[in-house]
Amino acid sequence: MTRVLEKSRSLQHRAEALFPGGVNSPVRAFRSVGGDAPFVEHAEGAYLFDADGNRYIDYFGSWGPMILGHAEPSVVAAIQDAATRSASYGASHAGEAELGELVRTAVPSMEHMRFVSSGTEATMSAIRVARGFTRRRYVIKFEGCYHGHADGLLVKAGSGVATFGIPGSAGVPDEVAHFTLALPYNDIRAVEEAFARHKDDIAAIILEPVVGNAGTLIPQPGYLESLRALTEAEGALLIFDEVMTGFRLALGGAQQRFGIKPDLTTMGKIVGGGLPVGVFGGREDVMSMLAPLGPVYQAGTLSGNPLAMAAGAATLSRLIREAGTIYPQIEETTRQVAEGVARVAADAGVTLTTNRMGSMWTWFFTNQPVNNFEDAATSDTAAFGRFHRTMMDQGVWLPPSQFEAAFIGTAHGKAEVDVTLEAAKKVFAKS
Ligand code: KE4
Repeated sequence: MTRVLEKSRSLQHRAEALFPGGVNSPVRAFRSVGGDAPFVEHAEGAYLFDADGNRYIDYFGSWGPMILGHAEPSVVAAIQDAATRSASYGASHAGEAELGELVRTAVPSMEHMRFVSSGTEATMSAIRVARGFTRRRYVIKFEGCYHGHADGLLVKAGSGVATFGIPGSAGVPDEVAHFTLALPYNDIRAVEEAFARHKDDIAAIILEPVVGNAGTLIPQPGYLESLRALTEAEGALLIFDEVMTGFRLALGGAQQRFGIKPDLTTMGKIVGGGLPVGVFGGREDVMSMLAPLGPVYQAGTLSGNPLAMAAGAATLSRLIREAGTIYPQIEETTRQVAEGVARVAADAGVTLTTNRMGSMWTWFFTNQPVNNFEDAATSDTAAFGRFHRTMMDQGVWLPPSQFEAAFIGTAHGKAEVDVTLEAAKKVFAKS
């Protein structure tokens, strides 16, 4: 099927006159998979519709938020209703506590919290409050984990394991990267070595408990428990970055699924129901360091925005109300799609490594296990690009990168599974 993309191409040309690469976030440019990125005209349920009228099954859901599908009626109604009372006040309002109480119902470790407007703000602020509370300088992150684009988190591993981080982006000074240690994921010995090397000067470990930003990486049995024990023994804080896994892997996120209580948690995406919301929180004694109570400064013009609070509250209310059916449903649909396509590929002689948990997964184009970023990097990204482009031609829109997770929501059902498996059969038959 040759898709018409004329209108998207002219919109891309118009956008390039305004935005670097024509996008407001790099991954949308399709640079790692090739092909033209369609411009979305509207979306509904499990589907995206582009400017030329092409329809696609959406398997990235705005990178996670759209777990209830696009234009979910209760979320739309909540936003429309809130908008009639002004888009923003810059003052306290009841909607903040309404969403905050729902967050704490779903994630009890969030004793105290603060809303911000993105996942980046949430992780950046959580790290600042962890440093303020512990009065320590270093932070440990893991290769392949992405926590947003704050300078101190755009850091990659230095020369040797547990040595000082080096900038992962232009514009990040060495001195800033120095205080972030980037270690291999799923390697507890590297963490032990880092604590030995920087005794009493590591403020926190931050990680995606189940990684989505290297593609999906699953923690090895005991790994998260070891990080919890190590941080407690060393007086460092454990920060679960659940921007992606929060309300996704279970109502209570990865911490519910694995039964681990972090000191701080950062969330985003689903918590805003598609509107710009991030939230960080956890132990009340730690969060009490924040202004106006304590000496750690953090602020935001649109934090607690009434429309975003309303969208998040409508989303979490339904997830809480229907958790018993929603999570088993989306997990089963994900199993059918993830395993079904892997089987189709295998029948065509193409070996994929499928990492899946809950309703997030990744097909790695490699024939070896993928337990960390180094393993993920063995994937044949050119083959993934061909797969992505030909699935787009079949009306299946996967995340445009081998190193991203795909997502399924409540609007995906048997029809979408069947179309996806048929598309994969055509794609792999050609390869
Ligand atoms: P935002 O600042 O993009 O809202 O959140 C940053 C962030 C923090 N932590 C985790 C675990 C995340 O996955 C993210 C953002 N995720 C990417 C997709 N992998 C957002 C997509 C994009 O950058 O356009």
